[in-house]
Amino acid sequence: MPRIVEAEVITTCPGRNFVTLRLVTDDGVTGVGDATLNGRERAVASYLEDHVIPCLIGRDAHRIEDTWQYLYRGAYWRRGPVTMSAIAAVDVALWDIKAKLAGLPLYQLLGGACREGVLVYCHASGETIEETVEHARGFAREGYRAIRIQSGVPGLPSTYGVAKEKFAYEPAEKGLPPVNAWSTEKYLRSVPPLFAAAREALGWDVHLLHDVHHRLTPIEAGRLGKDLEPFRPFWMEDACPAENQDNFRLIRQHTTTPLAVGEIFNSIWDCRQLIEEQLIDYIRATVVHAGGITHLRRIAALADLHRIRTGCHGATDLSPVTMAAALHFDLSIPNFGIQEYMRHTAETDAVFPHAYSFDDGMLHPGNEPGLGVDIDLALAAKYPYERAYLPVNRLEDGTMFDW
Ligand code: KDG
Ligand code: MG
Repeated sequence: MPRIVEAEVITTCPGRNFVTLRLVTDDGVTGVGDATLNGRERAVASYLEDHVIPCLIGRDAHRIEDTWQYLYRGAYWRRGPVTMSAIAAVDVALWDIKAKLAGLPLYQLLGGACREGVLVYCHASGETIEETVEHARGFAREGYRAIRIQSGVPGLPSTYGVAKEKFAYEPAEKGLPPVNAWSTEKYLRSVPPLFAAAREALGWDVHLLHDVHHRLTPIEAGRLGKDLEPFRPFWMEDACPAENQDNFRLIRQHTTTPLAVGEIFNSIWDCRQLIEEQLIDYIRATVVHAGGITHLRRIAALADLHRIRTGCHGATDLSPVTMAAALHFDLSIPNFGIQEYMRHTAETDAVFPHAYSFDDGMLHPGNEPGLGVDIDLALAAKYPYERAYLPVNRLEDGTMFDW
C-alpha cells in the first residue's frame, strides 16, 4: 500500500498566482493537484496546510474515494469554493499518483478515450469589433474550430474579456481591486453587431461563443439570446448569476440560444436544478473548483442523464495542472461538449512542464503515466506570491454591480 509521507503547498507567481499541492508516497511517487482560487489563493493554501495535510500523512494513497468522503463529510462544514478547491487538489494529486503507479495516462484509468482529442475554444477580443474579428481570424488560421468573441463596449472605459495586451485576458490585478464601470443598455446594443461581423468574416464552420459574465436579468438575457439566434452561437455563457436557478427557466422561455453556466459552481448541488430541469445545455463546473475528478465525474454523469454536455472552465487562473486533469476527464466521458483553453504564458509553462499539446483545434493530454504535468520546484520558488484581486463592477451611477 503506497502511503502518503509528504505533502507540500507551493504558491508561486510566474506572472499570476497559482497554488499547487504536491504529495509524495513512501516509494517516492509524486502527485500534483491545483488549488488556485483567483484572488483568494491564501485561503485555500491555509485550508490545506492547517486543516487537510495533518489528516493526509500516513493515509493509503490508493483510497481516493474514501479520502474524498473523509474530507467532504468529515469536515462537517461542507461545500464552498475554498473547501472544494482544497479537496480537488488532494483528489487530483491522488489520481496522478494512482495513474503513475499503474504506468498509464490518467484517462486510461477513467475508462479510456471516448474520442480522438478534446475540442477547445480560445478567446478573441479587441477594443473594437474590427479588432476582435481580426484576432479571431488569426485563431481560425491557427486551426481553432471554436472561438469566444468579446469586444469593448462603446462608451465604457473597460469591458470584461478584452485583453489589455493582445496575448491573453488576465483580469486579476496587483494592488486593491480595480473598479470597472457597467451599462447593460450599452452592452446589449454592442453584441449582435459583433456576431454579425464575425459571421461575415469567419463564415459558418467555426463555433462562436460569448460570455455575459453574470450581468443580465433573465428577461435581458432572453432578449440577447433571441438577438443572437440568427448567428447560431455555440453558447451564451453565464447570462445571469446562477444563485437563483429558477432565473434560467425564464431565459429558456424566450430563446433557443444554448446556455452554459457553472464556472463558479463547486458541487453537484449547485448544478442539480439546472440539470434536472434541463435549464442549461452545457455545465461549466471544473476540476479545481468542483471537488476534483471524483466529484466532476458525478456531475457529468448526472448531466448525461439529461443530455447536457460539459464545457469546463479553462481560464489562465486555472493552472496547467488543472488543464491536464481536465483533458484526461474530457477525453474519457461520454457527454463531453467543449473545453475552454486560454494559453498560459511562457513563464507559467516553464514552472509547470506538461505533456498536453494542441493540434488542429484539439488538445490531447499526452500518454505519459499520470497527469503528464509537474511543477519545477526550484523555478516556482523564484516567483513568490503577490497579492492580486479580480475587479469589482459599478454601474455608471456608482451602484455596486456583478463583475
Ligand atoms: O477568475 C475569474 C476568471 O476565471 C473568469 O473571469 C474567466 O469567465 C471566465 C471565463 O469564462 O473564462
Ligand atoms: Mg466565464
